[in-house]
Amino acid sequence: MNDRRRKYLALSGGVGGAKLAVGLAHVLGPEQLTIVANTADDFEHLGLHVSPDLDSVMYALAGLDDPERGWGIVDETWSFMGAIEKLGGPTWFNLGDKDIGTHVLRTQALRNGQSLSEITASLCRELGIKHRLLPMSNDPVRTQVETDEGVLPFQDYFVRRQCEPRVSGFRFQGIEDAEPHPEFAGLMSDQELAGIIVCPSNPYVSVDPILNLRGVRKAMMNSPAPVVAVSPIVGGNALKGPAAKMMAELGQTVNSASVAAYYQGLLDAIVIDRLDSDHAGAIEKTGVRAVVTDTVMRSVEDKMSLARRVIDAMGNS
Ligand code: FO1
Repeated sequence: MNDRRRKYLALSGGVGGAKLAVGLAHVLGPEQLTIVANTADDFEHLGLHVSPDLDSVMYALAGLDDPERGWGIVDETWSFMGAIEKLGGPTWFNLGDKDIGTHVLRTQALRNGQSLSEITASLCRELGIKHRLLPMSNDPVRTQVETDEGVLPFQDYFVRRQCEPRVSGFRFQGIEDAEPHPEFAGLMSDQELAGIIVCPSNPYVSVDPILNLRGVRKAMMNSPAPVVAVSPIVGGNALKGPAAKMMAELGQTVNSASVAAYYQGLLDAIVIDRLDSDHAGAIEKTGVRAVVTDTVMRSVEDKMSLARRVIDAMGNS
């Protein structure tokens, strides 16, 4: 049974992260759960500041997410994009008519000197979200993807080029000067912190920007709280997005054992899918506990049962 005093920190990016965030928000109270989202996918488009991973979690927590797309808002319309197209503007990155509201208000707030976390908190409040959603930092960090077509800004690689270029590495522009959000940093040394959850997000472009922030890895290793990750690779594939393709192009074997090894030294346990149960032995040999369960989240029940499983996995550390 959930002890209401225990606090949990979830590190999230992209679609998989948003799904588990929903599951955690159903089983943990608002005072127990803080979700930290990757902001290195953020970029300026048509003069608007877009924060995809914050919005994926925010819309999912508000029940507004589009389950097919995994980004933006359900029942979206595209009149704005029609106007942009008619006037010869860029159409490679789609901004829905409802989604635009978020980008316009966020951009205006940032221009008025508000921090990314302040505008995120007010958007969440307006959407009736009770759980704390934080950007990993209020300072700009931007992922650049090193590919066989040169170094591409993340959204260029991910959307304009549809993840086709072969990747050889990643750069997180601004990471040296960026500070982890103070509430994020503070939580990791909070004696009441009962667990840190690394959501099933892309290790290279969704989780690494968070881990590479100044002091984060060290704080996680020094934290009294166990660290449990959920593998984003199931049966040799990523459920969504380019994680498996990136892993292969980086010369890694595409499986959950490689994910566990990638988070070298950080994890107490990793939750892997039944499809990958034959990797449990190899994972446990590295000193990381392997928890085997169903990790594919389709329904809210799936999200909640995976969340419960992850929380249970903390207990035995
Ligand atoms: N992804 C796409 O594949 N095509 C798009 O046109 C697109 C638009 C978009 C608009 C707002 C937003 O928050 C996300 C959007 N995404 C789109 C997804 C986005 O590129 C990814 O969610 C993240 O950057 C990676 O997780």
